[in-house]
Amino acid sequence: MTTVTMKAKRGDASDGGALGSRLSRIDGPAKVTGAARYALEHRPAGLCHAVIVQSTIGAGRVKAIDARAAEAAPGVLLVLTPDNVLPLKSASTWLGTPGPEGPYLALTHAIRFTGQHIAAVIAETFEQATAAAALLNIHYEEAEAIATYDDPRAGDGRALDHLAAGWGEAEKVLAAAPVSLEATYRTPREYNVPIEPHGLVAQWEGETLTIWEPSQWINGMARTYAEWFGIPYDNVRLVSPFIGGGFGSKALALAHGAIATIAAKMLKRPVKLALTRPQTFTAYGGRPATRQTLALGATKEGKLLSIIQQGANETSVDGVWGEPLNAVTTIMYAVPNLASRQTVVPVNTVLPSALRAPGENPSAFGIECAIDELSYEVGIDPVAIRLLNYAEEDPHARKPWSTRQLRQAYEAGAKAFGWEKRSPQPRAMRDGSHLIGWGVAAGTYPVRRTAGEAMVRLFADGRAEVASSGIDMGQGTYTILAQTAAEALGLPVDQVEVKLGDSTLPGAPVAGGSQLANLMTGAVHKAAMTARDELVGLAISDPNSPFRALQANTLSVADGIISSPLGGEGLSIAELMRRLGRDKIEVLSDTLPETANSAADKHTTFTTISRMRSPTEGDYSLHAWCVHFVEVRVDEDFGTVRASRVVSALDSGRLYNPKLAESQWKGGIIMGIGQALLEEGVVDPRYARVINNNLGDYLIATNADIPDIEVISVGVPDFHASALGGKAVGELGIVGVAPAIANAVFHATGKRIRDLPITLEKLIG
Ligand code: MCN
Ligand code: MOS
Repeated sequence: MTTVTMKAKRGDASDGGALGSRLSRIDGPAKVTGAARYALEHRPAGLCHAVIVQSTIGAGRVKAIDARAAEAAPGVLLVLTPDNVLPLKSASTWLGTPGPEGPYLALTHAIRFTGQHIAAVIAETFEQATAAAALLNIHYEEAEAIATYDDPRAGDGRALDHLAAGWGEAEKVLAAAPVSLEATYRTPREYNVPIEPHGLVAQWEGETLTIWEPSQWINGMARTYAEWFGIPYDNVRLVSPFIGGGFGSKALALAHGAIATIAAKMLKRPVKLALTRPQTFTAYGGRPATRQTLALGATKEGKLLSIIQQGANETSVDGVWGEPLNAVTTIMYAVPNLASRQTVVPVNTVLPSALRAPGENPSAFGIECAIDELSYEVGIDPVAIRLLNYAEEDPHARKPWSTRQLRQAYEAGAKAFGWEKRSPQPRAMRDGSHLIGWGVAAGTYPVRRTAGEAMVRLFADGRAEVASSGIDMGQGTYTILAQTAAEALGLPVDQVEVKLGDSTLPGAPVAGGSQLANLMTGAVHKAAMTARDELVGLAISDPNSPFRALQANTLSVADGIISSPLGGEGLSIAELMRRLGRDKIEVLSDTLPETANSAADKHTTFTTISRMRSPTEGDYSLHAWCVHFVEVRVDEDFGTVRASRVVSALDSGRLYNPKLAESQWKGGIIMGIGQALLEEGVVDPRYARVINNNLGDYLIATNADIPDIEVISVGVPDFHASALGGKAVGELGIVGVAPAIANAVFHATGKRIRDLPITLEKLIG
């Protein structure tokens, strides 16, 4: 099995394709022509098909499963139930801490939520497996389920001390503040719904396991599979060169992955398992429902004196997912007194998890609506009140920002939007039957840092290759790594091939937390510069080189040609390699600290998140920033809300590829519009079940919902944040969009909606 390679076509890079240029995605042609093969398109010989059966009750036990009819159905090879499923070893958590005690059971008798996997049918064909799955006779012992945290039986939950923060005397100062307001903001359950649903193809050959599975974290998932089966890490090969979106949902090995690999082992045949769209809603948890009460105290002039926040989010009954609701609250404004606490409330749901900007996203909804409310309370423009309370340093970590171009973002965004033409009063702007509202909100996303590793090879024909197990789910990794290597090696970008997404390649940490671009460009740049130095070293020392006896620092490499500024003919890299008799120069390098370079350190760095450095580790506080200006049109007759214009100004430091960064930002803004106006997992309290578990009923933004979006980059290179000066991009754009829309809706209608999504019954009711 060969590894997929992506390369720019000649002519793609009219501007040379160097880092910072607007090269189009080099994986684009393979995707639009269908040449890119996704995980579930692999058909190893002897492939059979697994279909999952999920619980229809929210709590209780599987008393018995009568599988006789299913087993007797045509084509059926195996029916897996809690009674016969192979127990796996407990795998360590993503933090690298020991997992739960006892074996890991991919199917259990105990039922903790509706839609939990309780059986699987494996058959020769998908249709046979589907038909037989319907023949399972399942007997339950039902217990009472708690559907949501609004059920009084759910209680107040338990405090998460690590999410508490505070300084000063928040309560006392709030009580004495000349102006104060308090409100509760809520976001519903939201789902990742990538276009490519979850699934995998698993194949055993003796004690080695090959898995084709869409993955945001090749090394981390391979580690989990290896630990589950008690086999060496190197016995697992996880392959994921293309991913049809993940948005946080494809970073971990999940129960359905265990089921498919168990079935493949038991049957000694490759097994394919594709979840149906409804099954994806409970095979993995999306963003939990959140609520937060915010109290703001301020002077009459609008200067913040105190913030008190009490947040809560739903979690499952068997695990803790804390959605950090103060992630933005604690750093956005200069506030002398703050107290923030959070609880998690267990309910009968699948364990929630990461969805684009977990924490920052709902956090911004709270604080950015609250500051807007304060602006009306004290009669100040919403942009002005934000500048009045501008944080010159990180008020929480009490460290200087590395860079914070947020003031520039307000200025550039306001100017491009035409903010000065805004009438301050709500309901003051109108176009026929449309009330028009203009709203603003800010957002931020931290710069997280983990080390990476990369292989760079320079071949005798002048081509180069970059290899890493880091992934590209659409964000642009292939492209920016080709650009990075091209720039460092002095090659045209169409001479660089990139291989990604295979656990046999050099290691990379999770493509989560918007860290991959910064860390991988750093690793590739380091490897490529070493390769270039080696080439130049040979050029000046080899007796067969025309450059022998020149100084290394006098040679330059550009466009694949090595030349000396002292004059004389340049020589192509290929020709030099030929004269040197070299078939390649190969450099494997990593960005781990020099002191920590053992194989065990690498394994820990790439397969757990324990080595990820926080944004405030070190002398500076590292964050990306943004401001969104949004216009909405509210139809008074129909109560409909549409976002009609968006201008956003964003600071992600240096952009490795502005075209792709803009596309990432816009993608986030589009998701933010969906979140504000459409997205909501509706829970049926009787069955503790999300009832709109399909793309017909779980509404996400489509083209018709999206206006022109203008994005403006205000970043400057930030070398505290990363080796090449970039900050986070992938999750930044979504943060702050929903509050900007809620604020615009208030400006249009005079009605404050604090509960997403903003639907017409809330506007009218
Ligand atoms: N970039 C840039 N300049 C920078 C930083 C990034 O030009 N200084 C561009 C590059 O094209 C890079 C991309 O932005 O490939 C994203 O970089 P980064 O912010 O480092 O994010 P990651 O590569 O770590 O990607 C993960 C991030 C996350 S966490 C989610 S969630 C998310 C997202 O990216 N899910 C996505 N963007 C997505 N985009 C697509 N198409 N599909 C998803 O599932
Ligand atoms: Mo992104 S939600 O950190 O994968």
